[in-house]
Amino acid sequence: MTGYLGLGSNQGDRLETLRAACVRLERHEVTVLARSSVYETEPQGDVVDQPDFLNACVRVETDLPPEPLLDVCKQVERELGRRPGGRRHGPRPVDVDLLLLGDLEHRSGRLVLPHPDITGRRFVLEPLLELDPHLALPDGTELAGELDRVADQRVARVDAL
Ligand code: PH2
Ligand code: MG
Ligand code: MG
Repeated sequence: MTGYLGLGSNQGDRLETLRAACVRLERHEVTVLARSSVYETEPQGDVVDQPDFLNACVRVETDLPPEPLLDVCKQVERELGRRPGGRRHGPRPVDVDLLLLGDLEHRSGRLVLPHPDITGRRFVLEPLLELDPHLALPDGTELAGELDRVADQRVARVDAL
């Protein structure tokens, strides 16, 4: 199944960490089909007083079901130095979020699909739309139509992933 992952970092060598995350995913039954650009983005959420993030998204192919795929995301985060128990929305060396997996809608204590923050965050929308300008959520919501509402969030393309 095809899915989309969001990558973020605002501690350490941010760009190197995002690139390393792609390499690590491929060691865990996740093929990276396409990479967005890397964007420098202002912090969103509960903690705004922290360094800017680098964010990107990747399109992946995998046979893993959602919860095992989430386990891989968490494993890659650990491999790249993230320690459990950090502050919610706080600084992190790496964040690997499962955004979309085919047309699956999924809800458990640890995973909601599609990821609930996709439409409200420009640092997710811009790279997703770069990967597929016509991308839509399983309920038919076209992501391109959501960009206007997040136009005030600062996002600047900085590099290739
Ligand atoms: N991740 C968060 C909270 N806030 N802000 C930006 N710009 N980028 C992120 O990846 C991010 C965030 C929690 O995962
Ligand atoms: Mg996140
Ligand atoms: Mg996360």
